[in-house]
Amino acid sequence: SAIGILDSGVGGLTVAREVFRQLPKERVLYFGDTLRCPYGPRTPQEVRQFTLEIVHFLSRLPLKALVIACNTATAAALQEAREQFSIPVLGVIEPGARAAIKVSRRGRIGVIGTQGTIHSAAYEQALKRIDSELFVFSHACPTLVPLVESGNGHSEEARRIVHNALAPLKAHRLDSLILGCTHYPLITEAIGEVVGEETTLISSAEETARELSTVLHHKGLLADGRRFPTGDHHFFISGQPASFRRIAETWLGRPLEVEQVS
Ligand code: DGN
Repeated sequence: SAIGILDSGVGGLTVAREVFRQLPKERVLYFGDTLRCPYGPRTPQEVRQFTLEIVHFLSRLPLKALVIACNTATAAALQEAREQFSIPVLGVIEPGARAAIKVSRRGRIGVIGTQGTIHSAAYEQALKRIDSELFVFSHACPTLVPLVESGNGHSEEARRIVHNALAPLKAHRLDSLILGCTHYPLITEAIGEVVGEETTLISSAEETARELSTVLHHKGLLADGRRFPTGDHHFFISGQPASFRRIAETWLGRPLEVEQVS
């Protein structure tokens, strides 16, 4: 059986790449809801409904764990997805918060994400549960997911969009910045240029893959290549495959099986 990973589009690939790196024997079945992307501006009810629809689709496949590799969907539907699915279901917000606390030196943490994630205050709560003294500055960046999905994240125009989106962070002297949307590591270069070297960028991908590995280990579900023979990864998307395939193959550095489903 395989690891399911879902996102509204290409963002979950940042988590998939880390899963491939840390757990190279695991097979991944990915779902990108590119037709209905972005999730960020939608209501929590809508995001919850879409997420549970995808969970339902994936529940018919042979999965042993599921990662909701989208912060917006994690904030809106993690609890319900856990209740509806009997296998372990992981989100990306708790791992992202833990990763930030590990690297922050002065306790001044920024969070950027979609409107849905920022309005949910899920990061702020997760961070303050670990350390109530932290200074947390949260800021929604609705222009960044469309930029990443367009595949033009490295253009001059992209630099300008990222610069404008992050301008409000400047005044807060943040020592670390959580990329609280799984799309953002795909434009990490442009983000790093704007925030400068004194702010460490944090992606939840690495910590999420580590948690997945721990969970599989504890449950005796880690693939060893015999009991769970490795098959080909498979990518389901709801929209047109061309742009997804181009971004995904560049990011993962390999040809992929991409299938459009409705
Ligand atoms: N990758 C999603 C996230 O982490 O929030 C972005 C959701 C969206 O579609 N805007």
